[in-house]
Amino acid sequence: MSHETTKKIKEILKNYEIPGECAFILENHTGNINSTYVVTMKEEDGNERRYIIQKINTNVFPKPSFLMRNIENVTAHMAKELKFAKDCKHQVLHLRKTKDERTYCYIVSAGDREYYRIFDYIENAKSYNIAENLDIAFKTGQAFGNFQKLLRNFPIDELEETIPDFHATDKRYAQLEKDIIIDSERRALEIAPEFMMIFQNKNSYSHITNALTTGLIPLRVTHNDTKVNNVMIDKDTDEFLAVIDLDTVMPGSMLFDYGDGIRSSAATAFENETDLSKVHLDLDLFKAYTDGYLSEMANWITSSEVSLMGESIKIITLELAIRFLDDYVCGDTYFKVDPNRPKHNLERAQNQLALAKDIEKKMPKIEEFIQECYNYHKGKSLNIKK
Ligand code: GN1
Ligand code: MG
Repeated sequence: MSHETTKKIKEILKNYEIPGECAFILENHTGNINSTYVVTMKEEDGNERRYIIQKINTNVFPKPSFLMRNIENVTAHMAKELKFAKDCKHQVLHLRKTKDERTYCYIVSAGDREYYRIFDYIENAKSYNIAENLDIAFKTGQAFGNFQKLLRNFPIDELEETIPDFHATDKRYAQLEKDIIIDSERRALEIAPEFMMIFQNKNSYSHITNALTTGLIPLRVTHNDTKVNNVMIDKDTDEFLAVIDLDTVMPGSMLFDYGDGIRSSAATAFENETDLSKVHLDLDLFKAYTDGYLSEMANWITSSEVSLMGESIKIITLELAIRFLDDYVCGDTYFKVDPNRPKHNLERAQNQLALAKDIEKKMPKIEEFIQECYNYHKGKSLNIKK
């Protein structure tokens, strides 16, 4: 770890009553937004305890206090629900408070404030960047279904919108059109084939947002970033332990969470894969995730939501393609990019478009299974014999 980072971590730690000396720092590079460090503290008795120290990306989250208030309230609510259900298998992210009882702190670096927060490290757990088998897909679906279930009675008005219009796919598309016209980086010509596919699907981008505004489907407390690596799995039992990355918990639709969960858990390749022949939606992984998700949520969702679940997978995949492409057009200012890959965001967009094409091809099978799986779980909870 660089001398500078080590110095910063030590300065951050001064704001907390965390016992021991900082013995080891490791950067975790999986996120596209925040910077994450795993910090090992050596305590007086020789024990070692690990923590997650995260620098909040204020370009993406300009109001850290809003974001942290959401996390504090949501984790407190979930912990209460778990205790009530006497569920000790599952965990909730544990946020550390500063000496003056704040949920985050800041340090000043080169004249700018940098905001940090600390979580307890979840031990004896693993996470995956891709669902390697059906069990992982099932557990991931179950984990995010359980997350929504635990938060179904959370007072939604108390939640801040940390990123307004985060999943307003239609507005994301409109922004891309505008940025292509401005073309500040002179990249518009290069992205014509990708834009063409995005354009052809334009009419679908308002389907979920309209259903929300007309009241056809309800606003719920949702996670909004249901990637497979945001679920921690117990190393010994292979059960899901906890859902992490709560930055985007906001009022939203369960459809974006479900769709994004499938986009991430049922894909056969990483988001960074450039060999597009490897990028598919695996129907078995899709079924396993859907089964896990509906085993938790079938009883709590409406038939209007169920009827949009299949389409939500395609919409959210195209939305991410739009976001990557827009960032490429604007000069790569939002998502972290690999400095050795000048077209990183364009390649990510191509990857998502390849996935969207495959999703489209498989849509009849997707729709059929969702209905079947919903009827099964709904029937089970109503105790109807199958
Ligand atoms: C970002 O940083 P990470 O990996 O948790 C992004 C998500 C995208 C994802 C794509 C706040 O999440 O919306 O789906 O990258 N988070 C934000 O990998 O924009
Ligand atoms: Mg995230």
